[in-house]
Amino acid sequence: MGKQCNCNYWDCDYNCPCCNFVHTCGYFECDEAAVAIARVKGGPLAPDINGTVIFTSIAGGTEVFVKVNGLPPFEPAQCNQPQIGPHGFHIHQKGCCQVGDPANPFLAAGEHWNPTKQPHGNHAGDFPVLFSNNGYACMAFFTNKFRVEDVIGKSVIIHQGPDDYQTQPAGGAGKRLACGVIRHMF
Ligand SMILES: [Cu+2]
Repeated sequence: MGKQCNCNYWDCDYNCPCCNFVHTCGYFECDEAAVAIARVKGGPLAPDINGTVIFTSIAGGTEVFVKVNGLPPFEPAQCNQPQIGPHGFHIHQKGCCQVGDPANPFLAAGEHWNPTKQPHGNHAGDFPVLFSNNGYACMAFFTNKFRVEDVIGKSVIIHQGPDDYQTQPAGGAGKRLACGVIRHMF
């Protein structure tokens, strides 16, 4: 489970240790997890959010593809209300999407995943913000900061407000609107 073989040369038989299958190839690579997926669901502050984040191993790192529906409309900051959107988006430490306090949900996901003890803005799981297009966001990007296997069992969180990539430790992105646990896809 979670393993995939890629055969690159076709000149001899190999008993591949990934899958114990004899391939007619001379070279193989084993990825512990080639693809992982997080199904993201909105909590009490944004119950319509529904989306998918797919992590795929590619040369030199990981491609992250995200599609989300049901994001709230943009609202500028006013009075004591913080800005809504674009939405901060990160990997958090724990694969736990329990809502907990409905006024401040998903604290069980923990803080940002930060395996290399970097300042925020350079955490391994700091992602670009999500821009809502009438509630819909679609984005793909590349990161060399982790491999797919590294993030299995962690979570992705979508925040209410924008990430300034500067405020410590979380970019000032505000409350947590949605959460999804990252799991093996194959
Ligand atoms: Cu976050």
